Amino acid sequence: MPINAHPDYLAAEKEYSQADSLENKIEKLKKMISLAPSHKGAENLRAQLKTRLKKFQEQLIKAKKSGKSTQAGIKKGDLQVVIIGRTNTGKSSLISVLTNAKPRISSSEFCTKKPVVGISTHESIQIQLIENPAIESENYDKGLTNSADIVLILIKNFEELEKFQIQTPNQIIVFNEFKKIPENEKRKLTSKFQTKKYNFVFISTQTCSGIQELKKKIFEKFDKIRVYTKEPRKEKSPRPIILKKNSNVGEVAEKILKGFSKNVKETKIWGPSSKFPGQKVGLKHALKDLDVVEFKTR
Ligand SMILES: Nc1nc2c(ncn2[C@@H]2O[C@H](COP(=O)(O)OP(=O)(O)OP(=O)(O)O)[C@@H](O)[C@H]2O)c(=O)[nH]1
Ligand SMILES: [Mg+2]
Repeated sequence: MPINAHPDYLAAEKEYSQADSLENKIEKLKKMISLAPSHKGAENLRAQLKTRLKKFQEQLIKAKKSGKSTQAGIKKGDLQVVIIGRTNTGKSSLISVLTNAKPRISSSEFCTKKPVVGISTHESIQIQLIENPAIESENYDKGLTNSADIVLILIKNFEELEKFQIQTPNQIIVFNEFKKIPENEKRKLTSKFQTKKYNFVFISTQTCSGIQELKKKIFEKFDKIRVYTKEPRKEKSPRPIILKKNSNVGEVAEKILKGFSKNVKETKIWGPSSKFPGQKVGLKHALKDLDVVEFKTR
C-alpha cells in the first residue's frame, strides 16, 4: 500500500463503499478525509477525495431542490404509504404496529435518521410503509413524501397541523392519543377536522385503538384495483396484481411479463366487470377491483 494508510482509514473506506444514500456517502467521505494520511505522498489522494466530496454535495443540493428522493435502495412498492410528522409523534411506534419493521423507539428526539421501510399485509395485498425522519430535521426526505401514494400525517395535537405546508388529496391525518382524550374533547376536535374537510382518524400506538380503522382508511384511499390471474383449468393466483384504476386486460398481461400481451390468444373474465362468468373479452376491456382474468396463450 504505497500511501501507508491507517487501518481506521481503510475501515472508513469500507463504510463508504457500503453507504446506501447520498447523505450517507457524504458523511463517510468526510470521515475518510479526516483519517487520510497527512504526508506528502498522499496529497493526490486527499485532493481526489475532496473533489469527490464537492461533487456529492452539489448533487445533494440539486436533488433536494428538485424534490427527488436521495435514498438509494428503496424500491417503490405498488402501494406505498409514507408516514410523516414532527419528532416524537410516534412514527416509529406506528410503523412497528402496522408492519414487520422494528425501528428504535425512544423518547429522545430525532431518533430516526434514515427512512424505515416495513411491509403490511391487508386482505392478501402487500402495502409498503415508510417512516420518513422528522419533518423539521435535515434528514427529512421530501422526495419520498412526494412520490408516495398515500401520506399519513402523524400529530399529537391539533396545533401541530398548522405547521404543515403539505396538502395533498391523498393524505390522512392520524392523531396519536398520547393520553386518552375525553369524549367531549374528541367531539370538539372532530368538528375542527371536519370543518377543514380533513380525512382523519384517532389512534393510539400503545393501546392500538383505531389501528384497524386506520388500515381500512388506507386501503380505501388507494386509487388501485386488485386483479387475480389464472391459467385455464387452474385456480386463480393466491395474490392479486395491483393496477391503477381503469386498467385493461392488456395492461394485466404486460404486468405479468413485458410483451406477454402479444402471446394472448383468448381472455376470459369473472367478477365485477364481466357480464357473465367466463365472458370472453379483448385486450382493451377495462377491469374492476377483484376481477379474475384467464389468459390462453398461443
Ligand atoms: N403514551 C404514549 N406514548 C407514545 C405513544 N406513541 C409513542 N409514544 C412514545 O413517544 C416516544 C417517541 O416515539 P417514537 O415512535 O420513537 O417517535 P418518532 O416520531 O418515531 O420520533 P423520532 O423518530 O425520534 O423523530 C417514545 O417514548 C414512545 O414510547 C402513544 O400512543 N402513547
Ligand atoms: Mg422514529
